[in-house]
Amino acid sequence: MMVGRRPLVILALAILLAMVVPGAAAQTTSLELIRYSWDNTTVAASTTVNISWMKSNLPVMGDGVTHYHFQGPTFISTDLWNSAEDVNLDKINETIKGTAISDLCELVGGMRPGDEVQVRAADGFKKRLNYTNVYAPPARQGPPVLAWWNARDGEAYKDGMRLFFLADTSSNPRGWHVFGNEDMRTCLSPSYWHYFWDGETNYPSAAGLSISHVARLEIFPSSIPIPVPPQQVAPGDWNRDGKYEDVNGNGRSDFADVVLFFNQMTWIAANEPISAFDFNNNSRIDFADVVRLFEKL
Ligand SMILES: [Ca+2]
Ligand SMILES: [Ca+2]
Ligand SMILES: [Ca+2]
Ligand SMILES: [Ca+2]
Repeated sequence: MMVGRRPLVILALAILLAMVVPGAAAQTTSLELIRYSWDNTTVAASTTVNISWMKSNLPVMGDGVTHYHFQGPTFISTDLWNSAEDVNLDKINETIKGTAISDLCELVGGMRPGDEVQVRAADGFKKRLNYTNVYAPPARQGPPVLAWWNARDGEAYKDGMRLFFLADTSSNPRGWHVFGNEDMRTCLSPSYWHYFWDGETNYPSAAGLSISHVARLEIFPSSIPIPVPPQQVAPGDWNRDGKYEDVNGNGRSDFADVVLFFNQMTWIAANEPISAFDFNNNSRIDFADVVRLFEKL
């Protein structure tokens, strides 16, 4: 009995192993979009789109002719950032077409200043981008795009969907569209920089940002309040307890904060981190919060 079962056990094990051993990653053709709530856990909005939908419903980025490059590590310890942008420029070099990440984010409500979007590959590898780098990128960075087409293979692009920055030519001596290491240092905050570690030196590598086989975009809202219209200044938390009593951001608690809060309750509930204005801690924005704010004056 035991002898007879052994081949079956081996077969089952072989099937299991075949499932977990990574092969050549297949291109991704559909994209999951998620925007989380202020707690960065609860899903506020989500949808799934595929490439043919993106192609017919959103602007196509890339003219099918221009080459876009990402610079790899210089492997020169005295020239890590290579502001001359003339070393290892072909680490990634593709002519692509794709869809802007900002257009995709808009499908689930978009990003606001301070928010981050996480670009996640099918295998779980991920990187984040800040609002500014997605919605208002400097020209030397260019708009971030998910490429689903390249000149060699068309839509059979095996690295697709892949993150590209459609960088301009302003920071390249040869007039190439390169997102270089110095561009990364100039355009992104340090926490977003990518490095390649060779065992001795941490080499900056812009190419490391170009995630392939992207399967999901996730928007993580900032937990810091934004200005309450019509104000231009962000609300303040003068005693640093996480509650933003200075709703109009004029630097002090005043009756105008109570009036603005009362007038904009619906907007605040929809656009601000709830915990920042939930003065009675019942997990929602309500009239009791207005009363509590008034009592604090
Ligand atoms: Ca450049
Ligand atoms: Ca406070
Ligand atoms: Ca105030
Ligand atoms: Ca409340």
